[in-house]
Amino acid sequence: MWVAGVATPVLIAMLLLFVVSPSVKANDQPSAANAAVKIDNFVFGPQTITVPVGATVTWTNVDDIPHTSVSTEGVFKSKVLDTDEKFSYTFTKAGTYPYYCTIHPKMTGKVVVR
Ligand SMILES: [Cu+2]
Repeated sequence: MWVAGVATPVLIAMLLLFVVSPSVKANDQPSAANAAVKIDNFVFGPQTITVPVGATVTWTNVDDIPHTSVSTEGVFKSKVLDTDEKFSYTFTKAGTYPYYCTIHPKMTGKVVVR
């Protein structure tokens, strides 16, 4: 009885640690889930970006002419982005997502989601 009385709070504390720690870990790395692509001088940079599932990728047009970021397979589609405008998309499935600028189709890039 005495042993059980001491052991129970210890068990509860261990159980709590076990339950709490995974969520603490997940909250420790929010930056890993976000990524940025810069559009400058007719180039998406970086041209290929690799992100974890659930990541949000934000494209920012820092060029002085308008561009778009449009998925080749129709997964996402920005409006025409003027200078300093942004477009974000959250990738919920693993895969490779090629995209291009509809105004300048030779501008291409790729998002790899793992
Ligand atoms: Cu363009």
